Amino acid sequence: MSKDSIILHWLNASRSQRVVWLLEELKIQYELKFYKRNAFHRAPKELAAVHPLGKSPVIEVVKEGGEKTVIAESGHIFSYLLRHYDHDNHLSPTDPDEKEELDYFLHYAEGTLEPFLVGVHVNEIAKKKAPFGTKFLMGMLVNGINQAYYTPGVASNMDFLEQTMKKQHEKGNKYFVGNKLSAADIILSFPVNSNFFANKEQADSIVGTDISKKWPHLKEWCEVIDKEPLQIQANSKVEKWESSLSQSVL
Ligand SMILES: N[C@@H](CCC(=O)N[C@@H](CS)C(=O)NCC(=O)O)C(=O)O
Repeated sequence: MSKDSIILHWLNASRSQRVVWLLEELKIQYELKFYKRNAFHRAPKELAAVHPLGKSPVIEVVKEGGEKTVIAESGHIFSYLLRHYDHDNHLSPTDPDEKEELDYFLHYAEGTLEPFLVGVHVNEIAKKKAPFGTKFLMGMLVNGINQAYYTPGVASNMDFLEQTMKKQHEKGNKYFVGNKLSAADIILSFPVNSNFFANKEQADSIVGTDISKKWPHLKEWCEVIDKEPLQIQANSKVEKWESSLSQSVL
């Protein structure tokens, strides 16, 4: 086991949870620093002291000699941790084509898929927060934007992932890359599972259909990763830590 240790700056209800799962899989020593979203669902200003953009996840890598490196951006955090700590290729394939696929998904999750989901999410907030008397107009406006841009974007990405997973299932594989769990499944767990399939009612209404019937291979994959032991462990560790902290710390 490496002597380095990692500090993960974790924000509630955020993408940072999948980094906890990654750290558990890689068996790296880590410490969590908790940050709680404010009333506007934004990160508290303390996160900006770690990295100027004030977003989560962000990690600090503390080397054996004490020097620290700050790494931000999920895909970068994933590739850094894999490069430095996945010595036995537990989460990264050895086959060159599969390595490229993994690399693709590490970029794709935040670079292409997530912006569509964030757009839909922001529009949902806009509808809820519209001042009294403007809700109807706001609803028309954001539904129009969703129909023209975000919903087709979400749907074409889910179609793409469904086809990828269908091909994997036809080969007898349960995961996105090769025949075992990889970091691709972990990075995709947030947009595909936590954001979309785990919010089925909202997702059904956004795309106007039953998402489990439209994308059955993705649904099956969500069921597989929901049972991953170290994801379950990561979630329950965070729940315990959260409940043991006082509100003023969190
Ligand atoms: N592309 C970045 C996105 C980071 C990001 O937007 N994080 C959200 C949490 S899911 C955040 O910090 N939001 C709080 C805010 O913007 O104030 C990544 O993957 O790390």
